[in-house]
Amino acid sequence: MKSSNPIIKNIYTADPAPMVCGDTLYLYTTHDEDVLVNDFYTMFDWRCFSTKDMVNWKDHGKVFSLDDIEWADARAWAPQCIERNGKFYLYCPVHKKDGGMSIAVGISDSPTGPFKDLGHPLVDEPDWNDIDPTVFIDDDGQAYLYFGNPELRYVLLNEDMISYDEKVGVVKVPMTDEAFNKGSHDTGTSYGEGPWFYKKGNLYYMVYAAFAVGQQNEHLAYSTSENPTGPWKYGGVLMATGEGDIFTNHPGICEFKGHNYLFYHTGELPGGSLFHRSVCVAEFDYNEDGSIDVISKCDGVEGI
Ligand code: FUB
Repeated sequence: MKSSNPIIKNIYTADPAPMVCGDTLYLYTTHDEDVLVNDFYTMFDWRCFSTKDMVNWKDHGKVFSLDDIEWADARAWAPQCIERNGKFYLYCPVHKKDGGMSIAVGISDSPTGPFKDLGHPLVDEPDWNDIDPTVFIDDDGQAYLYFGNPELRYVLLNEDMISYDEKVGVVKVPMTDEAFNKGSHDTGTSYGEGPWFYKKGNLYYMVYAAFAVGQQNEHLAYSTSENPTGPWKYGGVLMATGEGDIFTNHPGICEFKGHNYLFYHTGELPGGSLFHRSVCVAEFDYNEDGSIDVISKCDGVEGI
């Protein structure tokens, strides 16, 4: 049996964030509303879906929303969830009532929520860079939260996962061509947004949405490092900009039951547009040296 892309066909979903827990893959997404406000991204809540076989998906509905975050008023953007010591932490960018973007944390005893807001922003800088958090716990127990557009930044999360090392503070990753390739985003590199941080073998990967010189729409690219905090080395394009495609793309990567998956989004549902996206998945393999060849958009994946 084979799945068919987009994975979710009854609503518009974007910004996929997979999390494997036991024999189940949980997929957190954002939700593009049908009716737009001010002709811009109109996003109020985060959704969760799960599968055990990559073909049959269970809809867990809305697991966290702007209504649950007293201090936020708009832009329920790209999240990521992680488990630590039996609790689940959903990191979410939101627009604050008093202006600017920041990163909220929802906490739950279950991967499918409901998530309860921490009560205040976790990361809140005086600029608009605090979006698209990606979280990873290394083998030594140190947890990292990377995020950012147009700059990639990170904090060292404390073991409680709801605070970070204030002495180290928010670290700005050097935005160099060696790390992220020359590109057309604000830093002069291709790094755009939507980082996805993980480790495979001894190599750390940073996958992200990127802007090539002369290209309007995002493609996906990756960089690697031998250390969790860099220096990063540009690896290549992961998914090319599709012809006639939408403005954004957004990566989420995981290994599930021995298979490697890239989740991404497109505008391919009926009525699709840059503000009406839909989440898809492709299977891929790593080369022996850890590099990854360009992954094509596809119709779906084999059941497992
Ligand atoms: O979905 C809203 C924003 O668009 C995300 O935060 C970005 O990664 C881009 O997908």
